[in-house]
Amino acid sequence: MKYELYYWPGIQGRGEFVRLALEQADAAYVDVARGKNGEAKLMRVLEDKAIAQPGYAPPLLKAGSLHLAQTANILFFLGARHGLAPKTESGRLWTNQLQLTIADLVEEVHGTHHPIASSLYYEDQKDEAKRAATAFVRERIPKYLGYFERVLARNRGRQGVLVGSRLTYADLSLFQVVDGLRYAFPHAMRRAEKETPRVVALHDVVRRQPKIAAYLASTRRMPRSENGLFRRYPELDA
Ligand SMILES: N[C@@H](CCC(=O)N[C@@H](CS)C(=O)NCC(=O)O)C(=O)O
Repeated sequence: MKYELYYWPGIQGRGEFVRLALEQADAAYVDVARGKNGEAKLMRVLEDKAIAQPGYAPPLLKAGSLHLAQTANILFFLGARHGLAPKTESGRLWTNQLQLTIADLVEEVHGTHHPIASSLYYEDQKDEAKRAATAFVRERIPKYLGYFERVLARNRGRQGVLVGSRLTYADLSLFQVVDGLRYAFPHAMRRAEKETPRVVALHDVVRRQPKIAAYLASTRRMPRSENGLFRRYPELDA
């Protein structure tokens, strides 16, 4: 069985958290919306009345007869299937908890360039974006990264990963967050990273995983852009 991933074409976005897990798992998947008539296929799934449990928004993952949505939920599923999460209930819940915290962070990143409405252009909410980004950069980046630094320090399993003694999907997602924040807020990140050496080290550990390194060097990894989740608007990187 091949997984089918449905995500908006042309951007990494939230789909990238799922891609990283699929790549690390060496799972067979089709990135449907990147293929021919991709966006139409995505819209068809979103509007398909035959799906009894429809997802609200991409990313969506079709796994056989299962239609899954919500990034953290998809990763919960993939983690269990592909050894990217612990086997114990407490370990799976802890990994999920970390992923949900990453989802909160991601929502706040989106709010730095779209603080008023997703349906409006950035240019129509620039003043509000500036205020939102100022607080995000000053307070939220250090608070979130500081939290993950503490989690890394307290993990008794193995130095260098968030949960237990093996790499999990939460590690892959934290890599993506650091990578995205570096792109969007390079100045703020230079400051924040001085206080969070374990988070920086985890980014490097993930980057060097053979499957991830091969993926990052491939054309499957899309370049960042100002249409994505992490956008480089220098005026927001106070
Ligand atoms: N909490 C959801 C958020 C999903 C989401 O906001 N998806 C965006 C693209 S990254 C979207 O298409 N949203 C459409 C909408 O909210 O109307 C997740 O983590 O998957």
